[in-house]
Amino acid sequence: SENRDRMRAALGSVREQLGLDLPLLIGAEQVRTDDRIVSENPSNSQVVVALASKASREHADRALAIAEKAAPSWSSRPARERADVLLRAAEILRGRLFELAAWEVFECAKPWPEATADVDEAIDFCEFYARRMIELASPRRRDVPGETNRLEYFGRGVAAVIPPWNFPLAIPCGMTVAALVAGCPVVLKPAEQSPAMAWHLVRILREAGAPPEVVQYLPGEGEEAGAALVEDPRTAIIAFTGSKAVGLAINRTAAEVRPGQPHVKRVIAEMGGKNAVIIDDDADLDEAVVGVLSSAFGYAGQKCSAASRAIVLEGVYDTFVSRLAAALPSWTVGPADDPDTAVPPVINREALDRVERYKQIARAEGRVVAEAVLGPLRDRGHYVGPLIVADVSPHARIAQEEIFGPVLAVIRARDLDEALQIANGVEYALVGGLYSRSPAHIETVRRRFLVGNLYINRPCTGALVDRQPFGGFKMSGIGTKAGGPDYLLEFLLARSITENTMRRG
Ligand code: TXE
Repeated sequence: SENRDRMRAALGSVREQLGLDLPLLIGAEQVRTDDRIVSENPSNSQVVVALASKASREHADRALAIAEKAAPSWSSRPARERADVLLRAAEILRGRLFELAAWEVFECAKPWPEATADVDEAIDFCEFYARRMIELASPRRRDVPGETNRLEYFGRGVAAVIPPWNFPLAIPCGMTVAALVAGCPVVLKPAEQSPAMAWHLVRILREAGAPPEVVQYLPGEGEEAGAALVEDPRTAIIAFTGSKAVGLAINRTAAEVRPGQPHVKRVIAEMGGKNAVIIDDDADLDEAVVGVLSSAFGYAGQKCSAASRAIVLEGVYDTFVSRLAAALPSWTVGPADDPDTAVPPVINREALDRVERYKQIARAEGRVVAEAVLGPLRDRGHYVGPLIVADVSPHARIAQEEIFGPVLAVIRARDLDEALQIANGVEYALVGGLYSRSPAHIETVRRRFLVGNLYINRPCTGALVDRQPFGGFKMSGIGTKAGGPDYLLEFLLARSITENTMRRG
């Protein structure tokens, strides 16, 4: 309740500051453009959260020139100094936890417990990557008589960071600080829907000691500012998290070598999911119902880790479906700043239209089990009622395509073998879940369910830095694990240096 009070106070004070004017941050300069990106509150679309200047290709060009110039000196600073910037940023984030969470409640309609979790994850990224970089920087020696051998890491060069809006602090922060601590200057192009969260991040990193040349803020459109950063020969690494379509386009564009380009570009792409939870015949159904619904409807299904398929074994199918129906009414839809809200609105009008279209398809492809009805809320913001449909074919569109909204498809399976075939029979491989009491079944699923993150007998969502490194395979991404021990290596190059120590004179 103490946290509730602090959050309420933070919401009150941030409400007074809405309508923030956000310039581009190019080097030490603040640049304002006439053309603006409007960030609105999804819970109440009348309210403008921020107006961000919109970067053009010329702005991207200027920012990259500054970043490129800064790269050698930033990369040659001792790793400890760069790590200290991250540790100071973690302290600042911690001190502003409730205020930043409040901004996120307004800008992205995250219910506040999840908004504070997003800030916590950003803090964890700073502390984890700082520690990890110090480990990597300690000299690795493999000396033999007459010869010394060492491996030295340095930054790849300029990083373009292109995040989505759905974890508007943690994802941009994780990608940005990994690049920074590895010695790569960053140009951050935030998602159009969440420029204010990224603004706070960049200002905090600068306050923590990152020189303005190594962390620049370039809000703009994906197809313009984003594409300019991806295409430019000076960009050495692109850290992207977002949709499959954009991730694949970035990979294609980045593969072309342009005149004057000294390197092959590295692309880290973390993309979507079509996540399934398997419910075994002997599962604890109380736990399974809560686990599936929290993963399907938390943040209105707008997480890459959201479960959108429940694959249920024959023996418990009917019971499980009626339990889901009975549980749906507790998933109240409402504004994100209301502590009783379980399902907030979706991010914007476009998302609302897309989810409503998928709900129509779902009604045609399955049997409606339960649907939340919205009252007058509908007109205030981008609200959408959760929907559960059963008897869905594994080949149906709603069983194959990422919806990114609160729609759950229930699919029947004869046995565990068929359940696994269905679970793996999509183009994505991000997150999966299993509810079972059988050690043999748990073992089979562990071996055969091909996902980046598997959750057994607990809600299949979340990713904890270090403890549960996150990232998927197939069309979900190239397999890099954010918050894992190998992530920084993507941003680093290693020189192997051998010296003959036998020569005299
Ligand atoms: O993505 P978009 P969104 C996924 C999630 C879903 C998506 C939602 O599953 O698929 O993210 O995020 C920029 N050149 N994950 O709607 O539209 C754009 O401006 C360069 C996966 O934001 O792809 C934005 O900044 N950039 C996940 C960013 O790309 C371009 C965790 C993403 O936009 C561009 C969270 C272009 N041509 C969400 N076009 C995981 N796997 O970890 C757009 N952009």
